[in-house]
Amino acid sequence: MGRPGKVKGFIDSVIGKAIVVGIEVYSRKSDVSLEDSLAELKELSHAAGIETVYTISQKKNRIESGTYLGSGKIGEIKALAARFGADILLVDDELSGIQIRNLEAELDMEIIDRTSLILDIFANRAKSKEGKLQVELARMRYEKPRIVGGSTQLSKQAGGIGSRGLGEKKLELDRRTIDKKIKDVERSIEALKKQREVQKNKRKKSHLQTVALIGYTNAGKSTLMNTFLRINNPIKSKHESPVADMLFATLDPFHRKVKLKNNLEFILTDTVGFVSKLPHTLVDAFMSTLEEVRDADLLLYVVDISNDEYEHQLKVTKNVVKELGAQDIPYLIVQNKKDRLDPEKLLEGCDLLETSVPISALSGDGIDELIVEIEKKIMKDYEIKDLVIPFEEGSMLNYILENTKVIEHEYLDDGLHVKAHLNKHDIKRYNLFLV
Ligand SMILES: Nc1nc2c(ncn2[C@@H]2O[C@H](COP(=O)(O)OP(=O)(O)OP(=O)(O)O)[C@@H](O)[C@H]2O)c(=O)[nH]1
Ligand SMILES: [Mg+2]
Repeated sequence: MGRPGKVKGFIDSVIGKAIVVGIEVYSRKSDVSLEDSLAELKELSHAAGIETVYTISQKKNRIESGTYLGSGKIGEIKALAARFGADILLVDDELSGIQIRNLEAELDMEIIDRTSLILDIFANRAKSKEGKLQVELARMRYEKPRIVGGSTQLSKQAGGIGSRGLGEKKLELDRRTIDKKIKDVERSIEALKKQREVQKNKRKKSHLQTVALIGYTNAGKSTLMNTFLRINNPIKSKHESPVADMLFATLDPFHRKVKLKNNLEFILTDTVGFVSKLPHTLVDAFMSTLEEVRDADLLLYVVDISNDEYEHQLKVTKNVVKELGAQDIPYLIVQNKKDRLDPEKLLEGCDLLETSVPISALSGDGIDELIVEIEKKIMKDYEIKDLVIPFEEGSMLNYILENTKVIEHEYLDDGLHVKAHLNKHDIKRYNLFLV
């Protein structure tokens, strides 16, 4: 159990060996402990095919502005690199262009910072056109202030780690070209966003409530989505959300209508997973897709309760939600992977103030309880109404039976007598038939 050390990367072969370094600056406030942050960084490096051979953590009053690390540490790293055959220095922070260049010159190692590593993993994961453009935009915005004296530094960085990033493209850009390229990509994203908006408006027209799955990467959001989709219909895999035991399996939002036996219907949205210190360039670039979270009526915070770090991961999720301005949306905590936990521990984990539901998305255990809680949340805007619908109003009659939560119904001489949960929109529509 515990740390997601078992999370498989997407690259089987190791592309390099790294020494990992993290610094805690006393005066700098952080939501994440250095220990948690470093453990995550190792996971991330694993996902990018980098083996970590040694970890250094340091507490300091300040960062060296030119070299990030002090000369003593640099000497230590040189010796360690020789001893372990490490060719990469992985830094748990975002470095400036000058820091990268100076460290490279001193150490003769490839210098990779946390942001660049995450960008690289995203670049390798992105499948949709929009996802690819968003990652490209994030990468360029990260590169731009790091261009030192022309294009040399950038070309080295922009190729991605081990020159695999961004679809193996080596970018040889100077600052002017990068500005133009950024504008072009922004325009393309804007155009795609418009297309997506059409879809969004279509969903809105259905007047269904939207439930969004959010949470730390690899928590089981997509698995839960598919479990919901399978409840009422055996579906083909191409209509499912991709699931994989790896970081950032999902990048593109994925929407499906979920219809449960009791006519409870809602739109379920699957989203990109989070990690601590998610680079701002990425959050910004993904803002247009993450906006879907902001529009949701209910958020399901999916946490992997079998992971020792689950409280930390929940905190990360809450922080990102806040950053998105979605902190006021009602939510439920879904404690996933309960099958991996012994029941005693589960009780400990339940000691949370918020409503939390332990489930196994994989086996479906606990889903019924989760549905009850979802229903409580999303049906609270519904009212119970009595209606009499004449038989000649065929479509109005069918709609009520098929799309609303009916409590009781009876066919009498004057039509269908029905008691059902109606939302504001349906109350208006059925105004004539209300008793
Ligand atoms: N044992 C167990 N494994 C689970 C459960 N739910 C999901 N998993 C596994 O956890 C891994 C990640 O699942 P995903 O559904 O892809 O996770 P995600 O939250 O969508 O991850 P990202 O898309 O990367 O953010 C997969 O290997 C799943 O099979 C569960 O309830 N129990
Ligand atoms: Mg997913």
